[in-house]
Amino acid sequence: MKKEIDGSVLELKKGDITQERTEAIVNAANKRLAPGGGVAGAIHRAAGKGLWEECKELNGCESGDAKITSGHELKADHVIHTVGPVYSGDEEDERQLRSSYRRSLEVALENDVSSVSFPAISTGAFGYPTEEAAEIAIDEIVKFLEEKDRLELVRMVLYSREDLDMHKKALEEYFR
Ligand code: AR6
Repeated sequence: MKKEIDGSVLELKKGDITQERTEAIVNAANKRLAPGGGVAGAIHRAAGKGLWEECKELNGCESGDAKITSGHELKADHVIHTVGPVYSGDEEDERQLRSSYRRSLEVALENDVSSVSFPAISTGAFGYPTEEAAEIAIDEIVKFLEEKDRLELVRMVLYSREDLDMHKKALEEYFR
C-alpha cells in the first residue's frame, strides 16, 4: 500500500527489513545499542560485526532518541538506531514512541538520507500493543512528511500480515 503525501511516498509492506535497499533502515535498538534479539539481532547479523564495533563508540542512546551509523554489509548505506519505550501503560510511552519516529526522521534529514525503512518500533520485546503503536507511528510519519519536503520515501516494513493490516488500517483512518 502506497500513499502520496505532499510529494513524498509512504509505503507499507510485509517483509524483512534487513533486505531493504532504502538509503537507511531504522533499528529498534536497546540503550546500549548492543545486538540483542528481534529486529536488532537480525540487523546486526546481516550487517556483520563492524556494526557492533561502530555502535560501541556511540556511548549508547536514550529512549526516544536516534543515532546513525554506516550500514556495513547491509544493502542500506546507513542504520538509524532508535530506542523505543518499554511499554508500561503510562502516558510517557506515547511521548517516547512519537519521539523515536520523529528523531529517526530528523537524523535522516540531517544526514541527507532521502529514503528510510522502519520496523514497528517497541512492538516486540518492548511490549507496545501493535494497534496503538501503529496509530502513533502513522500519525508521526505523516505529520513529518506534511511539514518537511526533502524525504522522498518512508517505508514501514512489517514482519507479519497482521501487523501490516493494523498499519494499513491506521493509515486509512488517518485520511478518513
Ligand atoms: N524485519 C522487520 N521487522 C522485524 C524483523 C525483521 N527482520 N524481526 C522482527 N521484527 P523487537 P522492540 C519485528 O522486539 O519491541 C531487542 O532485543 C517484530 O515482529 O525487535 O523495540 C533490542 O535489542 C516486531 O513487530 O523490538 C531491544 O532490547 C518489531 O520488529 C529490544 O529488543 C519490533 O520488535 C527492542 O524491542
